Amino acid sequence: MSSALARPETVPAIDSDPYGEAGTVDPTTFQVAVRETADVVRLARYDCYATGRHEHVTSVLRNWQDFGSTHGVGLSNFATSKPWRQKSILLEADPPHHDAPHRVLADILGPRTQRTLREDWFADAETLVDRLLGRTTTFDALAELAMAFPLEAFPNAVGIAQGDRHRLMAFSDFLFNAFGPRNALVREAGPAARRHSEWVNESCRREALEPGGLGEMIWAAADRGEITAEQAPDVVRSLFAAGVNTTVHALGSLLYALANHPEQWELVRQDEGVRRRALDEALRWSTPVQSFFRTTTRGVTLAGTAIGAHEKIMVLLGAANRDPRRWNDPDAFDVTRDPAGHVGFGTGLHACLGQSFARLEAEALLTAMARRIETMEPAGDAVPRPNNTLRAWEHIPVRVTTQT
Ligand code: OVM
Repeated sequence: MSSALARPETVPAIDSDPYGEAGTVDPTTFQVAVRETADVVRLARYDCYATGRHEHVTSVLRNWQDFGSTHGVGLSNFATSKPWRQKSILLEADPPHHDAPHRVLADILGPRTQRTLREDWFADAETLVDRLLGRTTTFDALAELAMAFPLEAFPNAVGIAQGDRHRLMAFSDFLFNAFGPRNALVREAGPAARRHSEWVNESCRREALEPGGLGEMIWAAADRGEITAEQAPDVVRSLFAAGVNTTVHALGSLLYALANHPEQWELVRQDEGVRRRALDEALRWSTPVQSFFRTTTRGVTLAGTAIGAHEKIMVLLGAANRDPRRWNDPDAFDVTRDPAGHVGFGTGLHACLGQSFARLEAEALLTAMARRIETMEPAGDAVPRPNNTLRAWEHIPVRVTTQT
């Protein structure tokens, strides 16, 4: 080891708390503290490393060999503590175990499926917006648009039975809380989450899934021998875990940003190209999944800092997306910039497999909104929804003017 390397005791420690009441509502203070203190810092309260600079966030995420996911992508280290649920075979695995499920799901979520859904989703979004505006012009954009649309479109695509779908939000909300420590957010939701989790497991069985959906396609891949029959329900479960809540809060970020930047809404309204890019700029500007962790698989060097084996490192996606070393005017929400390179969907091997679904949902919704809505403005303060991992809104009150 070269003597130029920082040793763990010389890595700056910071005390700012991402999991306290303030941090779970607005992560900005924590983000800035991590990113502006050093390339790599230690979190004094949680006995782990953290990085928030774009360069190092991307290099960690692109190096699964050194920075593994097998021991969990939350704060707890599965080498020393038992996961609260059976591990995800995608999110919490690396090659070689990750290979087959990854290939199958990437294919099923690929362009072929996108093409079959596109028309339906544009029509669904139009119906939703028309019905809403027929009723009122002052509403909660989180409930009526950002949640209503994905909660209908995505379970339909997967083939999840009607009835208990509302449980998807609570289930996934808990999952994202559970990537953090056992604070009040986790303790209070725990008992209900176990029941939701049982419902999810039941719903991933072949018999429980409607024909013609993504769920059935996953089971068909097992019939072809591309994954095993034991793996099939686990792959389906990843859609339940990652497919709804994430897009709800991505669309929430987008609508919040647009309601608070009228000139940006005008650009979105006028230009189809802008509509396709707006979600990515919203994910950069207000990143729903704030952080994931990796665990070092061996002794590694990150930005000149020596880190031992089996250490947890918090990777701050939200901080990297506002890193002034990477972005001009990073705190400006600007739909005309090129947001490529943002890490709101992660990057590397574990980059979001559903990202084109998220983009399609946003494009469908914005297109439907642009047809009818002229102006949009806040109709009161937006109410944040605290979460250990998500930057999320509970309510986004807006007032719109419409054309008929
Ligand atoms: C999963 C999964 C994948 C991505 C995100 C996520 C809860 C879960 O495979 O279970 O968040």
